[in-house]
Amino acid sequence: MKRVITYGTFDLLHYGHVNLLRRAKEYGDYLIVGLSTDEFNWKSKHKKAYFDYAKRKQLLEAIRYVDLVIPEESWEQKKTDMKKYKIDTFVMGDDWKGKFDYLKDEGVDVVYLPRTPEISTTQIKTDLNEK
Ligand code: C2G
Repeated sequence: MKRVITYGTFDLLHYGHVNLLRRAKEYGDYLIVGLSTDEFNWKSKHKKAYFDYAKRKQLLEAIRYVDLVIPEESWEQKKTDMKKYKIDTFVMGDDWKGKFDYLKDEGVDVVYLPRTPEISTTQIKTDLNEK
C-alpha cells in the first residue's frame, strides 16, 4: 500500500484544498493529512483559523480522498512522521517548493503540486468583507 502525507491548516475549506487532496491521493492508496492545531497555527504560523481544529478535522474527514487526519503540532514532526506512518510520498502545494526537500533523506518522494491560483482563504475573507 502506497502511503501519502500532506500538511496544512485547511481553514474555510475550499476547492483549492480539495484539488490538492485529490491530486495527492493519486500518488498512493492511503492519504494522511497533518492538520495544523490551533496552537501550532498561532505559535508558528501567526494565524488564527476561523474554524477550530475539531471542526477543520471533521470537514477533512468528510472528504473521500482523506484516510486519516493527524495533528500537526510542530515544524519538526515531519521527519518522525515519515517513519511513524511509513510514508512513501510527501506532497505539498508549490508555494512550499523546496522547503521540505530534506525529507528525501528519509527515503520519501517529495512532490510539490501547482496551487489552484485564483482561490485562497485570505481571498475569501477579503471578498466577504467587501460584500
Ligand atoms: N492549496 C492549494 N491551492 C490553494 C490553496 C491551498 O493547492 N488555492 C494547498 C496549499 O499549497 C497546501 C494545502 O492546500 O499544500 C493547504 O493549504 P493551507 O491550509 O494554506 O496550508 P499552509 O497554511 O500553507 O500550511 O507544514 C506545512 C503547513 O502546515 C502548510
